[in-house]
Amino acid sequence: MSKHALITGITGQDGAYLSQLLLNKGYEVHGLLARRGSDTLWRLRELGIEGQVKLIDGDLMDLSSLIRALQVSKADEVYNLGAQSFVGTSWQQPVLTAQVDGVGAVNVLEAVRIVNPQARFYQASTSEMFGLIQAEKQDEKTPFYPRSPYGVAKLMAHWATVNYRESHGLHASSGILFNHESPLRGIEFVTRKVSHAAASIKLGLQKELRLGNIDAKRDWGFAGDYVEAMWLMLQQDKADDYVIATGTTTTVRDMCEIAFAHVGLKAQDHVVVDERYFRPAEVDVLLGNPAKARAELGWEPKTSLAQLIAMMVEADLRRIGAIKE
Ligand code: NAP
Ligand code: G4F
Repeated sequence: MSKHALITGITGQDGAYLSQLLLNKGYEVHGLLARRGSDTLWRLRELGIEGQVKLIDGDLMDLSSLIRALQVSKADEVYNLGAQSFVGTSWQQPVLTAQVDGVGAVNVLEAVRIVNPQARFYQASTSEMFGLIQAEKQDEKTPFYPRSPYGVAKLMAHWATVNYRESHGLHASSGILFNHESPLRGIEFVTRKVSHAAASIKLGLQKELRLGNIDAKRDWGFAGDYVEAMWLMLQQDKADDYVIATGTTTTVRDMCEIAFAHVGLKAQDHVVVDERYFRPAEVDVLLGNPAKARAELGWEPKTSLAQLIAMMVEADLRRIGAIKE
């Protein structure tokens, strides 16, 4: 008998890669579809799995729709990936971010507790919770200090996950994932903004790239590698929390150089720093220590930053080239 999974945020970057991984493992994959925009299925289509997942209408802010999704999917594993995930927007929409990212996670936990407390639960926690970092390398024991409404909302969801594990005995795990990117990344995030601009400039469609704080440092990995860690967490006998990261950190400035060099250009000739993209409070540097995940899950990142950025620039060259023809 195949296992059943329910994924909130199935139309997002991670939802698409996780669906692909679970389908390859023989799961019946169900996804919560919030129907909030046009063509939200493009990522599933790009991976060629649009017709293989079963979509259930629902929203993280609507507990009754989550209860129904749990009942319809008969899920053994629930992955809560749905979120307002763009940090910049969280200052413009702090209440929505708190409701979707914070209360939304509690709604999913409640649905699991009510419908099937035996189901295993994964919460998409984030390195944004470390914010103003309290240790040079962040691990599961590093104190949190969120710097954005997004980080604050995610911290609520993280502690709710721990609390449901401790008070209701749910198999509820929290993956504290550092930034992970891919050709399916939303265009508002910096790596994709850069890969798209490098490709556009190379193809003569754009001249400059306007960015904010290019001195910020991030620990960037490949989303395809990171969804494997999510699955591994739910295969453990005991639920727990894990940091998932590469253990190296790079400035936005250097990441730009990698992307532009891939198309034979120099980033410094095209990047313009624009204060409009600065944030009210910045997370200057993130650097994760994935030692626990390596030891207990046997998880390792497989893709280097250079390979990741090359993959993203190539995908954007292909997409933009196809539109141009
Ligand atoms: P993403 O591409 O922005 O996807 C977010 C998903 O959430 C989309 O499917 C979106 O649906 C859905 N969603 C938004 N509001 C919803 C609502 N009210 N009800 C139901 N679904 C809703 O994000 P991602 O990069 O895949 O990240 C997945 C999760 O991991 C997120 O929770 C994110 O905060 C967290 N995370 C990401 C990273 C990273 O570097 N990528 C790192 C740490 C943690 P639409 O398609 O309709 O917009
Ligand atoms: O790509 P970003 O927008 O990602 P950020 O803020 O680190 O958040 C992402 O990673 C988190 C994990 O740590 C996730 F939880 C979250 O959901 C999301 O996936 O920005 C990265 C850095 C920031 O320091 C930002 O200030 O790049 C800097 N940056 C500089 N110029 C820019 C820009 N970011 C964006 N988006 N756009 C710019 O023009």
